[in-house]
This record gives sequence, structure tokens and C-alpha cells, in this order.
Amino acid sequence: MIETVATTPYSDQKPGTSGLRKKVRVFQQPHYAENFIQSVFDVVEGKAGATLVIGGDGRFLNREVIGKAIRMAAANGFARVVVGQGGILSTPAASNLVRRRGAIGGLILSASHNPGGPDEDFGIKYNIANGGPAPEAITDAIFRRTTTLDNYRIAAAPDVDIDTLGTSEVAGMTVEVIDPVADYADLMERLFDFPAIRAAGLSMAFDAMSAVTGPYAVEIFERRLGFAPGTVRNAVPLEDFGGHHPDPNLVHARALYDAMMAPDAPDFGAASDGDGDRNLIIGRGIFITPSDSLAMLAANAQLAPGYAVGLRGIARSMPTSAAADRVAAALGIPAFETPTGWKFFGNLLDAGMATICGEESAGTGSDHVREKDGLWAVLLWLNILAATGRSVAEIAREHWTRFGRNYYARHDYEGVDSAAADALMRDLRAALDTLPGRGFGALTVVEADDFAYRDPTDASVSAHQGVRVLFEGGSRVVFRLSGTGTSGATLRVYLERYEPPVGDLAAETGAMLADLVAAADAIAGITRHTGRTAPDVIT
Ligand code: G16
Repeated sequence: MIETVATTPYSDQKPGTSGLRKKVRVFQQPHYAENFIQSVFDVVEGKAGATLVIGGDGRFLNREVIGKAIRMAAANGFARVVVGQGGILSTPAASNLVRRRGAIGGLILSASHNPGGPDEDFGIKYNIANGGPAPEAITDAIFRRTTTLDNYRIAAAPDVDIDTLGTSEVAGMTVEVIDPVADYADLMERLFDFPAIRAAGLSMAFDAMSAVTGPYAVEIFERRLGFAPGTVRNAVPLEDFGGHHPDPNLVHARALYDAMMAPDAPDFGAASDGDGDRNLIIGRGIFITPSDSLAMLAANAQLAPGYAVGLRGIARSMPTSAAADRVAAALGIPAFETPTGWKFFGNLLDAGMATICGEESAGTGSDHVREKDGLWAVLLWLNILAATGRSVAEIAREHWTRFGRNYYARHDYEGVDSAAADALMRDLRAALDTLPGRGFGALTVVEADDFAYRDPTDASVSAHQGVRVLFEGGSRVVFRLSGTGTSGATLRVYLERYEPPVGDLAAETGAMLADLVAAADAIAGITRHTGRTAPDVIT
């Protein structure tokens, strides 16, 4: 039996950089999740006879919302739901499943790298038939729908068992519970040279951060690739990620970093985030920034069987360093600069214009799915190490000697008063025209703009995507507000300095960026607007 439940709209259901992310307590308000899911379903056309993929990163509220989503899918006319056992699907595995099953789309329940638990974060994201996050036209339509919704439909049936593999039925809809790991691990085995990685005898530490990649990493690294038992740390997904922040950066994966800087460090260290789409790459004694990792992976990708034919293009988000552009130029392929948000890569990948994409926010991926993919990045690194016999440090040094080095850091000011952050950005935008020609210490501004992107495949325009201040010699500061936070505003300041191959390639990053840090404050008045004298997180 289908129930139609009366509801009233919530005014705060506008999806951000990556779906709707809010505190768990917000999602626990009456009908809150149901309203958003119904709004998604109202926007999706062609539900009759269609398959929907549902899964999440296992965080607190995952099971409850999956239960509701399945019963609502049944009430909204879907023919079949494919759900990961226990409600588990990493974001890249969900993307793969949508594609492989010819599904109309997928609901991914995750707040990614944000912490989990009753007082922390939850999220719902809709992915379209190509397996990628819904583009802005669709998320805008979903938001519009949330503002007028007055009822939702749900099957009046008990929640289905999502822990037992197999099929069952809810109100005439088939529910298929699948092994969340198998298809994804098979895909990785097709893309990468598993026998070569196995034969290389590398040692590794992988931190799954008590999040979704644990079961995937154990299957792929320990079972299929023969890494020693215990290679995967924090391998069991927990609803609260063990109280940690499942963000694979140098702050939240500090233990891994320390282990990799020790004299007895393994050859390779890596971590992934809450939902498995981000990555952290550390060699013995050397951290590789996400921007450099993108460039180094692109430069060496042809060593992996899945990329042996070469790349068609490389895409990066605007705040990501320009290191990848230099690789694209050397390979004679196009480089694309998109706004922050993986959804902007989807059209380029679908059109065959780009093969590899990456972001400074620790996301790298390719056209094998339509999400960034943490384990994919780890495996491509392992494949490159195995094929070259080089260490991570050697690969990095050779890369910088050939292309030059883009020193890079991101400074985050978290939990800033939203009005103060908005005022900072407003003043900055108002001052853009006055900046060119001005000097800040030894730096001279050559150009300053508010980044706008025109998608080359459909001509859609996304404006106000961050303020760029470019200096003579290729250095740069970018300012933007995060679209993924759940309390106050997060100001992100991205700092980049280019050193050519003949320059200083082995300096300390902080020292190389010191004048840019000072310029950033002088230009944007960070302390004046926010009262902060130092960032909360440097990545
Ligand atoms: C999401 C998006 C990424 C984006 C990141 C940071 O990642 O998918 O494309 O780069 O947020 O966004 P912001 O700077 O607006 O916080 P994830 O891993 O959180 O899904």
C-alpha cells in the first residue's frame, strides 16, 4: 500500500558543492530527509521501469535513511533498487554500479570527509545516469521543488533486510542487495597491472580512517594484491568513524604521516575519506600534494594497462595548481579549468574530452567512473612504482626537474561568521579592478578576476566561482568560500608559486609561500574581517 504523507517545505534544502549536507539533527527533523528525497524523485523523469542505486558510507543515520529511500522509491514507481549490503557503497563504487546496471541514477548517502555521529554531519546526493553528481541545472530544479513540496509518497511496509544478499520485494518493486565490493574490485583489476604490483614486493600503509574504503581496501590490497595482513589500518567502517574526522589530509591523517616520515617507513602510504572518493599520497619521507599527484599520475598514466593508449585531456578545478597544465602541454593534449566540484568534470568525461581529472581537495579520478576515486589513485601510484622501479621521492624529483615545481598550500579558516565571510568576499570582488599593477612586497598583480566557467559541451555558464589574483611569474592566490561545510562559513585561501626547472626545487613549502600569505591578508583583509590571525587547517 502506498501512503501519501502531507508535509511542509523546508527553506534550507539547497544542495552545495556536493549534495545536501547538514547536521544529523537537521536531517532528524520530521520529514526532512523524505522531503528532499521526494524532491529528487519529482525531478527525475522516466522512473517507471527504471533501476535506482542506493548506498552510503555507513555513517550514523545511513541505515535509517536507506530504509526510507527504498520505501519511497517503491512508492514513486521505480522498478528496481540495487543497494549495497549493510547499506554500504563507496561513492566511486556507487558511480560504477549506476553505469554497469544502466540505472537511471543513484542516491548516495554521505557527508564525505565531514565527521559522523549523532552530533555531526549527514548528506544526500543524487547522481545521474552517467554515474556522476547531478549537474547544477538538476540540483537547482531539486531545490526549487523542495520549496513548494506539500506531500511525499512512501510504501507502508516494513523496512527490507539490507544485510542479506539477494532479492526481495516492496510494494511491487524489486530490491536487490549486492556485494558492494566485488564489481568495483573487478574494475580496478581491469585497469591496473595487478601481477606487476604483486611482483614488485612493495610495502604499504593504508589508512581507511574507519570509513567506507576498509572492506574495499582489504579485498584489493591484502587479498588480491598480496600486501601483508594489517596493511589496511582502521579497516572497519564505523558510524562515527571512531570519533575521528575522516578527511585524508596531513592534519586528520597525522598518524599515517608520522609513520611515513619515520626511518622504517614502508614504501608507500595512503588514506581515503568517509565515502572513498578522496585520497592522500605519501611516499617514504615525502608528502605529495593533491595537485602534484594529479600532474604526476597524468604524466605516467600510460604505464597502467587501462591508460596505455594515452590520455585525451586533463581537467582540474580552478583552485588546483597549474602543474597538470604543464603535463597536458607536454603531451600535446588539452587542459581544462573548471569550478570546484566534481560535477563539472562529468560533461568533459562524457564527451571524451578529458581522461584524467583532479582537484586540490584530494580528489583524483578518470573516465572509468564519474566520481573521484581514492583507491583508483592509490592503485595508479602503485602501478607506476611497480612499472618504473622508482620510489615516490624519485618520481617527484624527476617530475619537478622536467616540468618545474608548483609550490602549493591551502589555508582554511573554519567556522567563520557567515556575514563576515560574505563581507570579505564582497569587498574583494568590489576591489578587483583596482588590483592589477599593485605591488605586495616583491609581488606585482597582473590580473584579478571572479572566475566564471563556460562548459565547452553545453555552453552553460557558472559564475562567481572564486576570486583569482595572479602575480607576475605565475604565482597566484585564490579566495573562495567552501560549499561543503555545515556550520558557519569556511574561507579557503589557495596559494601557489611556480619555480621553473632551473629554480629551487627542494625548498620548504611554507618558506616559498610566505610572501603570498602576507599578500593574501593585505588583499583580502582576512584578519580585519574575521578576527583570525592564522588558519585552522593548512593542507
Ligand atoms: C566535494 C566535491 C569536490 C570539492 C570538495 C571541496 O568533495 O565533490 O569536488 O572539491 O567538495 O569543496 P568545498 O571547497 O566547496 O568545500 P567531497 O569529497 O566532500 O564530496
